[in-house]
Amino acid sequence: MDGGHPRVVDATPTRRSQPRSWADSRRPHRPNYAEAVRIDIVTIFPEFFSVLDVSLLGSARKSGLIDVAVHDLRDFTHDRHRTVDDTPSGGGAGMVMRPEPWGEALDAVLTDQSTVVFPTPAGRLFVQKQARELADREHLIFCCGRYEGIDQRVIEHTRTRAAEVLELSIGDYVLNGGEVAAMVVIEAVGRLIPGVVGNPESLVEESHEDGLLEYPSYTKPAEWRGLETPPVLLGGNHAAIAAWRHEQQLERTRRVRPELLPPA
Ligand code: JEW
Repeated sequence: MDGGHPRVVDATPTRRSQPRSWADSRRPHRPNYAEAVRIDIVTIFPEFFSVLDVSLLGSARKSGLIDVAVHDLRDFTHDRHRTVDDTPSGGGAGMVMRPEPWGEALDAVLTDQSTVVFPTPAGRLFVQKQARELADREHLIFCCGRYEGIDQRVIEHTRTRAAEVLELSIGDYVLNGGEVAAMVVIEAVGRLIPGVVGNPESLVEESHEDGLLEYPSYTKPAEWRGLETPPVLLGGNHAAIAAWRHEQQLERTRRVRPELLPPA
Protein backbone atom coordinates (compact mmCIF):
# COMPACT_ATOMS: atom_id res chain seq x y z
CA MET A 1 0.00 0.00 0.00
CA ASP A 2 1.25 3.49 0.75
CA GLY A 3 4.21 2.13 2.70
CA GLY A 4 5.01 -0.25 -0.14
CA HIS A 5 4.25 -3.32 2.02
CA PRO A 6 1.96 -6.05 0.74
CA ARG A 7 -1.34 -6.02 2.62
CA VAL A 8 -3.42 -9.06 3.36
CA VAL A 9 -7.19 -8.81 3.73
CA ASP A 10 -7.76 -10.00 7.29
CA ALA A 11 -10.78 -12.26 7.71
CA THR A 12 -10.92 -11.53 11.47
CA PRO A 13 -13.59 -8.94 12.25
CA THR A 14 -12.12 -5.89 13.99
CA ARG A 15 -13.34 -5.35 17.59
CA ARG A 16 -15.92 -2.64 17.94
CA SER A 17 -15.34 -0.04 20.65
CA GLN A 18 -19.04 -0.33 21.51
CA PRO A 19 -21.52 -3.13 20.91
CA ARG A 20 -24.14 -2.46 18.26
CA SER A 21 -27.40 -1.34 19.78
CA TRP A 22 -30.67 -3.09 18.96
CA ALA A 23 -31.69 -0.25 16.64
CA ASP A 24 -28.26 -0.44 15.06
CA SER A 25 -28.52 -4.15 14.38
CA ARG A 26 -31.52 -3.54 12.13
CA ARG A 27 -29.45 -1.25 9.88
CA PRO A 28 -27.46 -2.76 7.02
CA HIS A 29 -23.92 -3.54 8.11
CA ARG A 30 -20.90 -5.58 7.20
CA PRO A 31 -20.72 -8.79 9.24
CA ASN A 32 -17.50 -9.95 7.57
CA TYR A 33 -14.75 -7.47 6.84
CA ALA A 34 -13.04 -9.92 4.47
CA GLU A 35 -15.62 -8.99 1.85
CA ALA A 36 -14.75 -5.80 -0.09
CA VAL A 37 -17.03 -2.78 0.32
CA ARG A 38 -18.89 -2.39 -2.95
CA ILE A 39 -19.41 1.15 -4.28
CA ASP A 40 -21.54 1.81 -7.37
CA ILE A 41 -21.67 5.30 -8.82
CA VAL A 42 -24.29 6.41 -11.36
CA THR A 43 -23.48 9.63 -13.25
CA ILE A 44 -23.55 11.27 -16.68
CA PHE A 45 -19.84 12.12 -16.11
CA PRO A 46 -18.07 8.81 -15.40
CA GLU A 47 -14.66 10.39 -16.15
CA PHE A 48 -15.01 12.57 -13.00
CA PHE A 49 -14.27 9.48 -10.94
CA SER A 50 -10.84 8.70 -12.43
CA VAL A 51 -9.36 10.28 -9.28
CA LEU A 52 -10.48 7.14 -7.42
CA ASP A 53 -7.59 5.34 -9.18
CA VAL A 54 -4.96 7.26 -7.21
CA SER A 55 -3.80 7.79 -3.63
CA LEU A 56 -5.26 6.00 -0.63
CA LEU A 57 -8.49 4.89 -2.29
CA GLY A 58 -6.64 3.72 -5.41
CA SER A 59 -4.47 1.51 -3.18
CA ALA A 60 -7.54 0.23 -1.33
CA ARG A 61 -9.12 -0.74 -4.66
CA LYS A 62 -5.98 -2.50 -5.87
CA SER A 63 -5.71 -4.42 -2.60
CA GLY A 64 -9.35 -5.51 -2.80
CA LEU A 65 -10.73 -3.61 0.20
CA ILE A 66 -13.00 -1.46 -1.96
CA ASP A 67 -14.69 -2.50 -5.20
CA VAL A 68 -15.81 0.54 -7.23
CA ALA A 69 -17.92 0.48 -10.39
CA VAL A 70 -18.89 3.65 -12.27
CA HIS A 71 -21.99 3.56 -14.49
CA ASP A 72 -22.96 6.01 -17.25
CA LEU A 73 -26.61 6.96 -16.76
CA ARG A 74 -26.94 7.48 -20.54
CA ASP A 75 -26.36 3.75 -21.04
CA PHE A 76 -29.85 3.31 -19.52
CA THR A 77 -31.62 5.52 -22.10
CA HIS A 78 -33.23 4.21 -25.30
CA ASP A 79 -33.56 7.26 -27.58
CA ARG A 80 -30.99 8.28 -30.21
CA HIS A 81 -29.97 11.35 -28.23
CA ARG A 82 -29.58 9.44 -24.94
CA THR A 83 -31.76 12.05 -23.22
CA VAL A 84 -31.64 12.20 -19.41
CA ASP A 85 -33.42 15.52 -18.77
CA ASP A 86 -36.78 17.20 -19.36
CA THR A 87 -38.60 20.41 -18.44
CA PRO A 88 -39.80 20.84 -14.83
CA SER A 89 -43.44 19.96 -14.17
CA GLY A 90 -45.24 23.10 -13.00
CA GLY A 91 -42.79 25.29 -14.90
CA GLY A 92 -39.65 27.12 -13.86
CA ALA A 93 -36.08 27.50 -14.95
CA GLY A 94 -33.68 24.76 -15.95
CA MET A 95 -34.18 21.05 -16.51
CA VAL A 96 -34.88 18.05 -14.28
CA MET A 97 -33.50 14.51 -14.63
CA ARG A 98 -36.18 12.14 -15.99
CA PRO A 99 -37.00 9.15 -13.79
CA GLU A 100 -36.87 6.34 -16.40
CA PRO A 101 -33.06 6.10 -16.91
CA TRP A 102 -32.57 6.30 -13.11
CA GLY A 103 -35.09 3.50 -12.60
CA GLU A 104 -33.26 1.23 -15.05
CA ALA A 105 -29.81 2.10 -13.68
CA LEU A 106 -30.93 1.37 -10.13
CA ASP A 107 -32.59 -1.88 -11.28
CA ALA A 108 -29.11 -2.91 -12.48
CA VAL A 109 -27.22 -2.20 -9.24
CA LEU A 110 -29.70 -2.17 -6.34
CA THR A 111 -30.24 -4.99 -3.83
CA ASP A 112 -32.23 -4.99 -0.58
CA GLN A 113 -28.85 -4.69 1.19
CA SER A 114 -27.91 -1.42 -0.54
CA THR A 115 -27.47 1.98 1.05
CA VAL A 116 -28.30 4.56 -1.63
CA VAL A 117 -26.92 8.10 -1.35
CA PHE A 118 -28.39 11.01 -3.30
CA PRO A 119 -26.14 14.07 -2.96
CA THR A 120 -28.35 17.18 -2.95
CA PRO A 121 -28.19 20.72 -1.55
CA ALA A 122 -31.57 19.92 0.05
CA GLY A 123 -30.24 16.96 2.08
CA ARG A 124 -29.21 16.45 5.70
CA LEU A 125 -25.71 17.75 6.41
CA PHE A 126 -23.03 15.07 5.97
CA VAL A 127 -20.76 15.02 9.06
CA GLN A 128 -18.06 12.71 10.46
CA LYS A 129 -20.58 10.69 12.49
CA GLN A 130 -22.40 9.78 9.27
CA ALA A 131 -19.08 8.90 7.60
CA ARG A 132 -18.40 6.46 10.45
CA GLU A 133 -21.81 4.86 9.99
CA LEU A 134 -21.42 4.51 6.22
CA ALA A 135 -17.98 2.88 6.64
CA ASP A 136 -19.85 -0.11 8.09
CA ARG A 137 -22.09 -0.69 5.05
CA GLU A 138 -21.40 -3.50 2.58
CA HIS A 139 -22.89 -1.76 -0.48
CA LEU A 140 -23.08 1.96 -1.21
CA ILE A 141 -24.69 3.43 -4.32
CA PHE A 142 -24.11 7.10 -5.20
CA CYS A 143 -26.68 8.70 -7.54
CA CYS A 144 -25.18 11.85 -8.99
CA GLY A 145 -27.73 14.31 -10.34
CA ARG A 146 -27.17 17.27 -12.64
CA TYR A 147 -29.30 20.23 -13.84
CA GLU A 148 -31.86 21.15 -11.13
CA GLY A 149 -31.80 17.65 -9.67
CA ILE A 150 -33.55 14.29 -10.09
CA ASP A 151 -37.34 13.70 -10.30
CA GLN A 152 -38.27 13.17 -6.61
CA ARG A 153 -40.18 9.95 -7.41
CA VAL A 154 -36.81 8.23 -8.03
CA ILE A 155 -35.90 8.81 -4.37
CA GLU A 156 -39.35 7.74 -3.12
CA HIS A 157 -39.27 4.61 -5.26
CA THR A 158 -35.75 3.72 -4.13
CA ARG A 159 -36.87 3.98 -0.47
CA THR A 160 -39.22 1.04 -1.10
CA ARG A 161 -36.44 -1.17 -2.50
CA ALA A 162 -33.16 -0.37 -0.73
CA ALA A 163 -32.07 -1.03 2.86
CA GLU A 164 -31.49 2.68 3.35
CA VAL A 165 -31.79 5.87 1.27
CA LEU A 166 -29.99 9.08 2.28
CA GLU A 167 -30.30 12.55 0.77
CA LEU A 168 -27.05 14.23 1.87
CA SER A 169 -25.63 17.74 1.52
CA ILE A 170 -21.89 18.27 1.98
CA GLY A 171 -22.39 21.94 2.90
CA ASP A 172 -24.42 25.07 2.37
CA TYR A 173 -23.26 26.02 -1.12
CA VAL A 174 -24.60 25.02 -4.53
CA LEU A 175 -22.56 22.75 -6.80
CA ASN A 176 -23.37 22.02 -10.45
CA GLY A 177 -24.07 18.36 -9.75
CA GLY A 178 -23.65 15.53 -7.30
CA GLU A 179 -20.30 14.18 -8.52
CA VAL A 180 -17.97 16.29 -6.37
CA ALA A 181 -20.24 15.82 -3.35
CA ALA A 182 -20.22 12.03 -3.91
CA MET A 183 -16.41 12.12 -4.09
CA VAL A 184 -16.25 13.96 -0.76
CA VAL A 185 -18.46 11.34 0.89
CA ILE A 186 -16.52 8.46 -0.73
CA GLU A 187 -13.19 9.86 0.48
CA ALA A 188 -14.45 10.52 4.02
CA VAL A 189 -16.03 7.05 4.24
CA GLY A 190 -13.31 5.17 2.36
CA ARG A 191 -10.52 6.11 4.77
CA LEU A 192 -12.59 4.73 7.68
CA ILE A 193 -12.97 1.27 6.13
CA PRO A 194 -10.78 -1.09 8.19
CA GLY A 195 -7.43 -1.61 6.45
CA VAL A 196 -7.64 1.40 4.10
CA VAL A 197 -5.54 3.72 6.27
CA GLY A 198 -2.25 1.97 7.01
CA ASN A 199 -1.90 3.24 10.58
CA PRO A 200 -5.28 3.02 12.40
CA GLU A 201 -3.89 5.23 15.22
CA SER A 202 -4.05 8.22 12.89
CA LEU A 203 -7.79 7.59 12.64
CA VAL A 204 -8.20 7.57 16.44
CA GLU A 205 -6.36 10.89 16.80
CA GLU A 206 -8.35 12.54 14.02
CA SER A 207 -11.65 11.00 14.99
CA HIS A 208 -13.32 14.34 15.81
CA GLU A 209 -14.60 12.28 18.76
CA ASP A 210 -13.86 15.14 21.16
CA GLY A 211 -15.62 17.60 18.79
CA LEU A 212 -12.57 19.88 18.71
CA LEU A 213 -10.48 21.09 15.79
CA GLU A 214 -7.05 19.51 15.28
CA TYR A 215 -3.90 20.89 16.92
CA PRO A 216 -1.21 22.41 14.62
CA SER A 217 1.50 20.06 13.31
CA TYR A 218 5.23 20.59 12.82
CA THR A 219 8.13 18.60 11.44
CA LYS A 220 11.87 19.14 10.96
CA PRO A 221 13.88 21.36 10.72
CA ALA A 222 13.32 22.80 14.22
CA GLU A 223 13.98 26.28 12.81
CA TRP A 224 12.86 27.27 9.31
CA ARG A 225 13.15 30.77 7.77
CA GLY A 226 13.44 32.22 11.25
CA LEU A 227 10.35 30.41 12.53
CA GLU A 228 10.74 28.05 15.51
CA THR A 229 8.91 24.85 16.27
CA PRO A 230 7.20 25.26 19.68
CA PRO A 231 9.92 24.11 22.14
CA VAL A 232 7.53 21.80 24.07
CA LEU A 233 7.39 19.51 20.99
CA LEU A 234 11.19 19.05 21.10
CA GLY A 235 11.50 18.35 24.85
CA GLY A 236 10.35 14.73 24.87
CA ASN A 237 7.89 15.29 27.76
CA HIS A 238 4.90 13.39 26.43
CA ALA A 239 2.47 14.56 29.11
CA ALA A 240 3.46 18.18 28.46
CA ILE A 241 3.07 17.65 24.71
CA ALA A 242 -0.42 16.14 25.13
CA ALA A 243 -1.46 19.03 27.41
CA TRP A 244 -0.11 21.64 24.96
CA ARG A 245 -1.88 20.02 22.03
CA HIS A 246 -5.18 19.91 23.90
CA GLU A 247 -4.81 23.60 24.81
CA GLN A 248 -4.13 24.41 21.13
CA GLN A 249 -7.26 22.49 20.14
CA LEU A 250 -9.38 24.43 22.63
CA GLU A 251 -7.89 27.79 21.61
CA ARG A 252 -8.37 27.11 17.88
CA THR A 253 -11.91 25.88 18.33
CA ARG A 254 -12.83 28.90 20.50
CA ARG A 255 -11.32 31.23 17.89
CA VAL A 256 -12.62 29.81 14.58
CA ARG A 257 -15.53 27.46 15.45
CA PRO A 258 -16.97 28.52 18.82
CA GLU A 259 -20.28 26.82 17.96
CA LEU A 260 -18.52 23.45 18.33
CA LEU A 261 -17.89 24.07 22.05
CA PRO A 262 -20.51 23.18 24.65
CA PRO A 263 -22.49 26.29 25.76
CA ALA A 264 -20.42 28.10 28.40
C1 JEW B 1 -25.65 19.25 -5.36
C2 JEW B 1 -26.46 17.28 -6.49
C3 JEW B 1 -27.63 17.78 -8.73
C4 JEW B 1 -24.78 19.30 -2.97
C5 JEW B 1 -24.32 20.32 -2.17
N1 JEW B 1 -30.07 19.33 -6.99
C6 JEW B 1 -29.89 20.42 -7.30
C7 JEW B 1 -29.65 21.76 -7.67
C8 JEW B 1 -28.52 22.20 -8.41
C9 JEW B 1 -28.42 23.53 -8.67
C10 JEW B 1 -29.38 24.42 -8.26
C11 JEW B 1 -30.48 23.99 -7.53
C12 JEW B 1 -30.61 22.66 -7.23
C13 JEW B 1 -27.41 21.34 -8.95
N2 JEW B 1 -27.35 19.97 -8.59
C14 JEW B 1 -26.75 19.44 -7.47
C15 JEW B 1 -26.11 20.06 -6.42
C16 JEW B 1 -25.83 17.87 -5.41
C17 JEW B 1 -26.93 18.06 -7.53
C18 JEW B 1 -27.88 18.98 -9.36
C19 JEW B 1 -25.07 19.89 -4.18
N3 JEW B 1 -24.35 21.45 -2.84
N4 JEW B 1 -24.81 21.20 -4.05
N5 JEW B 1 -23.92 20.28 -0.87
